[in-house]
Amino acid sequence: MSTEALLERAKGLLMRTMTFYRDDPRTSTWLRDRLERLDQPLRIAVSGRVKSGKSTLINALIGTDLAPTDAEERTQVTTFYQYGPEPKILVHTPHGAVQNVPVSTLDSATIRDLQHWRPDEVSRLVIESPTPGLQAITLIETPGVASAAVQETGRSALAQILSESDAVLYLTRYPRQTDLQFLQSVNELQTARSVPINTIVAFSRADETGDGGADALAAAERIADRYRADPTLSAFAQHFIPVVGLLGQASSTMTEDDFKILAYLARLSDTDRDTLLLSAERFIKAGLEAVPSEIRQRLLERFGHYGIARSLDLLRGGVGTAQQLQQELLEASGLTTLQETLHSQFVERQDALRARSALLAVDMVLRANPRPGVQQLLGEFERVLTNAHEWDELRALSALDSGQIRFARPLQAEAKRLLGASGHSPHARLGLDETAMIADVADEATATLSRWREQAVNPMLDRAHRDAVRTVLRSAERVILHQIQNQGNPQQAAQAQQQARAAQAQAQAQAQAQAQAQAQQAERARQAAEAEQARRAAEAEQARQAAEAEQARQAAEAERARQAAEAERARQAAEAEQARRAAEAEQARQAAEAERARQEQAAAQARQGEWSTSARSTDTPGKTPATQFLQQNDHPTGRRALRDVGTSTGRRRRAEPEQGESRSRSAVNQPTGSHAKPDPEESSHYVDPTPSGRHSRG
Ligand SMILES: Nc1nc2c(ncn2[C@@H]2O[C@H](COP(=O)(O)OP(=O)(O)OP(=O)(O)O)[C@@H](O)[C@H]2O)c(=O)[nH]1
Ligand SMILES: [Mg+2]
Repeated sequence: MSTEALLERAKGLLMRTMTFYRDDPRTSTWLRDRLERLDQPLRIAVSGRVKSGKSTLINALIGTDLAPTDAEERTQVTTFYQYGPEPKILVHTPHGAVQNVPVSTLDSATIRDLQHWRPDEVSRLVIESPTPGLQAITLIETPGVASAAVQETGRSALAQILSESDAVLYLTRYPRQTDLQFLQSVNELQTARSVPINTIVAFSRADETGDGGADALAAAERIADRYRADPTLSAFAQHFIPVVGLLGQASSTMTEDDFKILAYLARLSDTDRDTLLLSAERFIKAGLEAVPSEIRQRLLERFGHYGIARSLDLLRGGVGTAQQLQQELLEASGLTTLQETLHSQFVERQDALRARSALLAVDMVLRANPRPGVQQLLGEFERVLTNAHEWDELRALSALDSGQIRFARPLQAEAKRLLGASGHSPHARLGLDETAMIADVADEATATLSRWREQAVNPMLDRAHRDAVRTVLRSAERVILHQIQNQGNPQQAAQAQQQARAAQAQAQAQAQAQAQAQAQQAERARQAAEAEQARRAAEAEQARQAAEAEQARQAAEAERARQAAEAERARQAAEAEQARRAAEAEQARQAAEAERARQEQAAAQARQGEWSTSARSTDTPGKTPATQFLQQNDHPTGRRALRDVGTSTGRRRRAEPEQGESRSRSAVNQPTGSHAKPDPEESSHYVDPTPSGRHSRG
């Protein structure tokens, strides 16, 4: 049975159930609603704990800032984001009334206000938006799993929403007991036990893993690996994907202005950029006139620290356009991987998932409100549930993911691929490139089939493994069948060839574009190297000039010192000359003085000579001329003077030893008689105490 056939059977069963409940308007309405939904986009419940980043991730997935995001608890009311040609808000009350809130445009502030209502006043909000991202899927944000809203209304409301969803995207920053309980409760729904509901677990806010640095996403990936290998968790979910919703949202809604600001920041010097990225506070408050603080704050709120650091790294690594940066950031945020997984696991399987939802609705009504005659419906229900190959594939995949079934390494990966884990096209199931030719696909399918036929008769396998091998084998046969059907239909075969050629041309164009991009990147790198070389040369020139200037400065200083030394030498020479002249002058002065003294002495001698002559002529031996004069004049004064002379001579005699002995002795011992002839040498030292003596000397 193909998935379309499966969906048709489930649909038929649902319609037949409706006929049994025609008299029950409530059940009829509910069932009709389920029937209508089979033609609507796939419904994915986005669930998780409070503040796990559900609204942010919804915005990232649809590429619009529609869901209100906040640091405080906000999403109290289950909110549907679905496609509609015009913006529309429908408010559902718990009593079934639906009110249309007229809006011309949708903005998150209006939605935020409505989400603030209590769950007993508003049971759900339906936001319709002409957003292209909502054309294939409807996203349903549930209140936080352990939030006040869920505590208040009981878990049944949450279970109700989940039962209306075709798949679950569950967000957790790291799985805790509440998360496990939730995932378990999803699996305990009757139909889910037989057909596991498709659940993808996103490790949200992965940029905050560990120390929240550049390696945060890699660390989150390692944790995800551990969870993938954990049988408890993988029993409830098949895929674990780390994701930075905030960066996903920012990059999917990135503007040209954002790009310009990021490019400007990337061009800052290494030091300035590193300083800026040290902390959120530095990023906002650092002095950077070109990008005002408020703009930086807004950028940080939108991209987060991780997002900005990654953007700057990418821009410095050669990313040159806004589109390139957007692609790289979507990749770095994990959003690309998440979208690919959502696509391969949910969108490509949507018929099987819808069929499962239809069967679940039938199951719920039949069990909640059994009526006579519905037995045959139950029988039909069981047959659809157990015979569809799609369910077998889902079950086998789940068992492989949880580790309940484990084949040898290469077979393990091949089994998953054949069961549709990487996509449902024959190429994807066989692990071939989309451009592979039909003949190659056929060859590979045949080889694969024979490999698994060998496994089917492997006596070492237990029953569970043999069942899984049968399912894988059946999937491989369906690939071959698909090939034969295509070959049998020349038109389809030609179409397939044409598609392959188109795909090949596209791949060539892509390769060319890639080569061009690489060449551009190389050119950019060359230019950067050139610029770096020029910068270094300029730096070297600057250093050379500085060294020259320093040399000149030192030479000037040495010259100044030399001149100063010379001036000092000249000053000292002048001083010496001056001293020499002064000494000469002194010498001359002394010589002149000596000459004068000599002349005076000569004059004195001459006078002495005269005086001796006259003394000899009076012939008064033993008497000085003064004595003689006094005696001659018999003058009283003369007598007194004579006494005084005797006294003073006596005094002089006592005082003499303290002075020049020989000189005094010669003077004192000099006989005063006329026969004592004065020594001309001593005369200059001789002091005549008499007034006449003084006079005579004058
Ligand atoms: N760093 C970082 N912050 C995030 C990320 N995703 C969301 N946030 C922030 O986490 C806070 C809550 O985000 P929401 O998307 O409103 O979370 P929610 O799960 O919808 O919250 P409720 O609906 O109230 O339970 C906001 O401040 C977001 O900016 C992320 O990937 N990284
Ligand atoms: Mg929210």
